Amino acid sequence: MTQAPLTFAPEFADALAQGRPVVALESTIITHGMPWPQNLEMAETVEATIREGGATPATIAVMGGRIHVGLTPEALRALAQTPPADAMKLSRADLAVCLANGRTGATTVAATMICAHLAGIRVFATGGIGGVHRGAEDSFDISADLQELAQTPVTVVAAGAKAILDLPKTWEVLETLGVPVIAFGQDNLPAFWSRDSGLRAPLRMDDPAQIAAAAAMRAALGLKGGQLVANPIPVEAEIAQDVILPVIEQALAEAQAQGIAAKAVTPFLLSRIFELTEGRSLDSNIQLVLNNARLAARIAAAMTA
Ligand code: PSU
Repeated sequence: MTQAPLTFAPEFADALAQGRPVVALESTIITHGMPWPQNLEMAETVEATIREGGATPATIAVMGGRIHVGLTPEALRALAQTPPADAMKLSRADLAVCLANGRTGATTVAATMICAHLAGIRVFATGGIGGVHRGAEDSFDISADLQELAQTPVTVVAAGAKAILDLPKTWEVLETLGVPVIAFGQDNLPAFWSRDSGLRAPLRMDDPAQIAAAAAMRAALGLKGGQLVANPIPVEAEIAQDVILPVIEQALAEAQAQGIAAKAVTPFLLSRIFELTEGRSLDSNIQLVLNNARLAARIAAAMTA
């Protein structure tokens, strides 16, 4: 039995007890990844999309010394209105401190995987995972999301790693860590806002049931860790590489000039790219999250079938 301070929303507790499909959702994307009020609209629409897909959504966040698995509509709204400075951006390193101090915390991919696993959830949908930042050879900035995928048995559905990162290095690290990186429905890895990174995926699957079977097989083999499903953004929502890459370069140069470091890098880049694309990057980001939620619901259904 776990001693973890978990609070389950009634809808989630029922689904778990009845063995119905459940999809976990993170909260850093709400507090640090998107501006108000689009962040709330996104969070509500993602939950609705998962319900339409026949699964129960469980958005995860830390409040009042408890890990909340599934948020009430009021709690979701309050979280979306919390200024980034007032919510800790939680990863493996700071989850326990946040809980012990009774502070509000938004879970990244890494922390959401830990909490989902504690709650018995096997699938999690997000936008894009963190990874190896450009210039990591000097800064050593590598997201804890990668290590988490290597040790916690949750299948994460994302549109690849965020394209602000050094994608080839990110995939190399995942390979070293033994994390299965599975492109869904195409041979190449997606690049978050764009469908095709030009990099060939190590693995490809076309059927959610295969992805569910692979997760079960890892468990049967006693292999630690999860899987990353890299799901390309829908064609109509993508931003072509030649449009987004110069924008990313500009945002990166500004981040460097301003000395932005550590946990602040990703939120800074996402908000600058939002401004530079006049909101187009945010529209795409929301569409890719919805697309990942749809696939995650199908995988969750296959896992409980
Ligand atoms: N997906 C998005 N937007 C986000 C994130 C994911 O579409 O903001 C968040 C996730 O919580 C992920 C984090 O874990 O960005 C990565 O942050 P960092 O690069 O600092 O590890």
